[in-house]
Amino acid sequence: MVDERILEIKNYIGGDFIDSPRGDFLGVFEPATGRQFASAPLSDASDVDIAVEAARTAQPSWGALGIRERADWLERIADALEERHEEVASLESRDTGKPISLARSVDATRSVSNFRFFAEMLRSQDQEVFEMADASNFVVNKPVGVGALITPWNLPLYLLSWKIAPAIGMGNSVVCKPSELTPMTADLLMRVFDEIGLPEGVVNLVHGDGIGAGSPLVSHPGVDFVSFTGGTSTGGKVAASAAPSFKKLSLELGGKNSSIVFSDCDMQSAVSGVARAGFLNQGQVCLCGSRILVEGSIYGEFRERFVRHVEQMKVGDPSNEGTELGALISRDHLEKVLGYVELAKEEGGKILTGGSRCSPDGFEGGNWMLPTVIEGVGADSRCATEEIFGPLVTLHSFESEEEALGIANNTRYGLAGSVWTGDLERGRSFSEKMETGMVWVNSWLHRDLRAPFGGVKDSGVGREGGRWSLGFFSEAMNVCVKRD
Ligand code: TXE
Repeated sequence: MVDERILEIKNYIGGDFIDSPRGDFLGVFEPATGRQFASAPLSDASDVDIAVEAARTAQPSWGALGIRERADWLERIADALEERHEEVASLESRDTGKPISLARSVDATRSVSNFRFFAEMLRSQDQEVFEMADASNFVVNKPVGVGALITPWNLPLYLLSWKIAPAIGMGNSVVCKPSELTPMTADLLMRVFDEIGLPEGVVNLVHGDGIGAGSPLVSHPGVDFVSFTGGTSTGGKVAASAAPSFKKLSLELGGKNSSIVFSDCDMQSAVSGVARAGFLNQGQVCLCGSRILVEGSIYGEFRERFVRHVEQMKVGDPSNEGTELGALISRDHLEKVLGYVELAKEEGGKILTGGSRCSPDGFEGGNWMLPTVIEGVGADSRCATEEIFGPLVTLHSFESEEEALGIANNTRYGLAGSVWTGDLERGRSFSEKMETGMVWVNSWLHRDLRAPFGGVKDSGVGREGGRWSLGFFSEAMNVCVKRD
């Protein structure tokens, strides 16, 4: 079914909204209904060439601005986005299928904070000098040049703004390539840039898929750095094509994170906190806790309360204020996640709740699935170690800290995790032994933007966030001035 009002969005290059000359388009679909509601250019290497050229032309004068002038630009962007908070939230909810409450509280709010936070970070930068007896070493943080910013479909504007703000704040110009599944709020952001008069060519955007637009962008000789967030296998391709020209590279990839519940936890907050970690955004967040490890002595009680909590979660119309779970991003992704339900049965799993499609009234054409809790698969089974990226969690019990740590560390990923315990010292010391980039104790997704964000092993390379972003999006230079 094609909705009458098809929104046609365009590439944004050198300050102009333009179609791809070949006129190829890709359809944009509502995950909740399966209906097409927009179309975007299916760009290719020639569109990428024009965008990179525009970025190269703009970079010198943008990089020559004072850091405070660029901070002022980030502030203006934050103000303009804030004025459109509700429009951002409803468009993001429509494009991704996520509940409007989540699109408001996380996606729209964080996108504004990302620009405001980095404006403040830039203003607080002091001149770093290392003094010697007879010389001064001045640190100069110079722009890297032109960057490729490639983002996924789960948190479209949140992640795009997280990259654009520090990248242009440090004097670079960029070419963005949002996911072909969720291009809408990236287009809205370009319209904000255009309205406030951001100098042309500082931020450019090409729509399209990975092969047609993403890959030529990463390998383009005019691109100096790549900041990528997406799947681990794609991250490997991006790294391979960036390596020959030594492009600076930041990869934020997949995760298979553990939520570890000790017997001395506050049971109620652990049940609700672990459920939020497992099912936020329909489990489509790289930080989601999809493997739940519970100390044996409280396993039965936790399981019973957790399943009851999950069964009461409201699945349905994303535009409804009370909805807690919306639709999955695509039919293909829904089939992938349902495939893991079948695999879990083969791996000895027992479905405690969920495990099937559902179809809220009026949304029969969407990609819907019940939140699913499975026990009985081994901690080293495929279901318990591969990233599923959907509303499916597995329960496991453990008898000792050593056993819990062994299970938590036995995946190819190492992104995040959460630990629930009444003993904060134990929580911290246990967390430090986990092979991940981030752990929350008695919380989850409680974010200080100054903290390093990223993972180890197959979860990525590098960190973004706070000074780690400023460091990645700049080249540190040392000028040593010797005195007589
Ligand atoms: O990521 P992809 P998707 C994981 C999760 C999900 C899987 C795929 O497992 O199922 O990744 O999700 C562009 N060169 N995460 O499809 O395919 C692509 O067009 C350059 C975890 O979103 O990696 C899109 O813009 N670019 C992740 C972006 O890369 C290429 C969040 C991501 O696409 C490319 C989302 C190529 N060869 C998914 N191929 C997290 N860690 O947050 C594709 N792209």
